[in-house]
Amino acid sequence: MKTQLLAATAVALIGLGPLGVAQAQPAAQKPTPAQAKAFIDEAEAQLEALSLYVAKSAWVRATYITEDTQWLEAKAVGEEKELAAQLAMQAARYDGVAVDPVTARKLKLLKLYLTLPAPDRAGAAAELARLESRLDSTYSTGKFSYKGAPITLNDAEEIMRESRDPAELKAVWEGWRTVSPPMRADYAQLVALANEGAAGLGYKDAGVLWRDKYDMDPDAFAGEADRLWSQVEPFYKNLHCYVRARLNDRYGDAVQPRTGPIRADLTGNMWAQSWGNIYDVVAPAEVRSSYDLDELLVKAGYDPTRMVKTGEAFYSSLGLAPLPQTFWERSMITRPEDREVVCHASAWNLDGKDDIRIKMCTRVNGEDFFTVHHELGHNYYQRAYADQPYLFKGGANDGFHEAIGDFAALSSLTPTYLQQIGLLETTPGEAEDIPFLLKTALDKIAFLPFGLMVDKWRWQVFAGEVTPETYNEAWWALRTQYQGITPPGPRPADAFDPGAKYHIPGNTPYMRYFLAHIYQFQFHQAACAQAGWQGPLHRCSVYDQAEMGAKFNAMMEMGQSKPWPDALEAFTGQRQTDASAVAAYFAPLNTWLTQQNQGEQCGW
Ligand code: X8Z
Ligand code: ZN
Repeated sequence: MKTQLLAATAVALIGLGPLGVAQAQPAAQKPTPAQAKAFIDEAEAQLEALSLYVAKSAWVRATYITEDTQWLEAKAVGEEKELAAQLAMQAARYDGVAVDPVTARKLKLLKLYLTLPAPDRAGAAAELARLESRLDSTYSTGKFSYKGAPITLNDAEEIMRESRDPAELKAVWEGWRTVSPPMRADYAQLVALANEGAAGLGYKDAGVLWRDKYDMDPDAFAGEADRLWSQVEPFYKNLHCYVRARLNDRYGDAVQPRTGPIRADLTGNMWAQSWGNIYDVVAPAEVRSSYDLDELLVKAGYDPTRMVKTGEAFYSSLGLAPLPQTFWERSMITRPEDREVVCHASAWNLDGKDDIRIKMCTRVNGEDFFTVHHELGHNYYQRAYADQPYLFKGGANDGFHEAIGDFAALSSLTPTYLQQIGLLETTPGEAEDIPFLLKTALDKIAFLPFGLMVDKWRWQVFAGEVTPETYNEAWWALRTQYQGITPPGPRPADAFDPGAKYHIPGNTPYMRYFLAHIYQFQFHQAACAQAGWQGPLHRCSVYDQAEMGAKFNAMMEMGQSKPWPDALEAFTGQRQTDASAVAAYFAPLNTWLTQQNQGEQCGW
């Protein structure tokens, strides 16, 4: 095969002449820009050649977890890690060579190719790949006993969403966290291996490598995250204060005191990361919302496939081409009864062209109506940048990737749009703005400190500031500091609560979601301006705005070929991540919350 002409190790020893002919390199001589370009072209081709095999192995394991599919995935991923580690080490030879900007960017992306880089020594890549596959599978097949029968995370989430019985919530919340203690040793080993791999690439630890993915100095990125948090923190505290008071009204001092942190299991979500499911508990008494999306979907007879079709129709209205037939044939839209799968929702492009798919255990409710739009956003982005060279197939940064679908959902969850597609009979009047904004803030604003703290924890772990003995303590210190939440009771000595959140055993960086919760409002503000929208931002829906959609697609087509500020500028005209669009969107709610909180002792 053309792309595998050169064995990876051979690239280190020989250079390519002008006609691609191998030539001996004097050791001391600095490589030329042309040699650097030849190297990266070859490296890119080798990685691309391996990618379909890796993707198919990963897909099969994620949709059919057995010992055998874990073995197959680990084998494929191990090979990829080994190749990527060798190529990334070789790329260092071209440090300081005056290469063209495209080659320079590709060399950098090659170094950052793996989320968890393997050490360049025999057996290490295979070991790391095995740990990754096993951790993800342990999480995904996790069950615990409730009322005498084993239940899955899906079942447990349903109870967290629906139940208003504090004893039941506590039991289920604690029950799910019995799946993670066995993961701790694997996780510690994985951290050590990834750090060793990162050190081989010249990074202090793997956390620094993660922070190096944002076209700026890694320390500057940590500062950026803190700056953005400081922009939204007062609003979060206002929301926290209001929600805590309503929980106190509902459950009384013994369950939820009126001061101090909020009990995590009372928030309607297993991780207290978004609180929209308890809208009924915190809804303002004086202005009622006239609809509940969960009920509308059920009443209208929606099934999971129809939810995805509805999501597709939204994107089609922006002028994007329909999903390919293979999407419908190959996606996993509901949980299969007969086998273990990774239910945590994801979107895939297996061949880098148009083999796009989603994998979800979709249920008919508002939360999954949102998630369908989220996942499809990934797919439309993947397809938009499919013509980029392999190393440029990716989001402008990972926050962009997470923000595309959320941006679409900001429109597709408006009452205006729900009425347009026949889910609502009439569009509610202005009186319902506060209920709508409150429901949205329970999801979006409550999420922000969680989005921030998950990787603050991982950065500390990778840096060695937090050790396996202090994993749990450090997790809860950050949960309390940023989110102002507390567990429903003392945690057992062996608890490994970070492991009970998918992205820790799944090794998916999390700062992307924090960023996405800001970008999506920047996109929304810019899109609504392009559509000529004059009213309040939260009432804007960009459904049917194909001209705006074309400009949005042009940003998506850039993939990661340019630094992210270029992509942001292409669509919004701005080069900075900025939470002022968040403030503009929620302005009426923030004012209202401040009034509601009068007399309360806010903070914790
Ligand atoms: O993991 C996801 C998506 C897949 S990228 C379903 N999200 C985060 C989470 O569930 O924790 C979306 C919001 C945050
Ligand atoms: Zn996502």
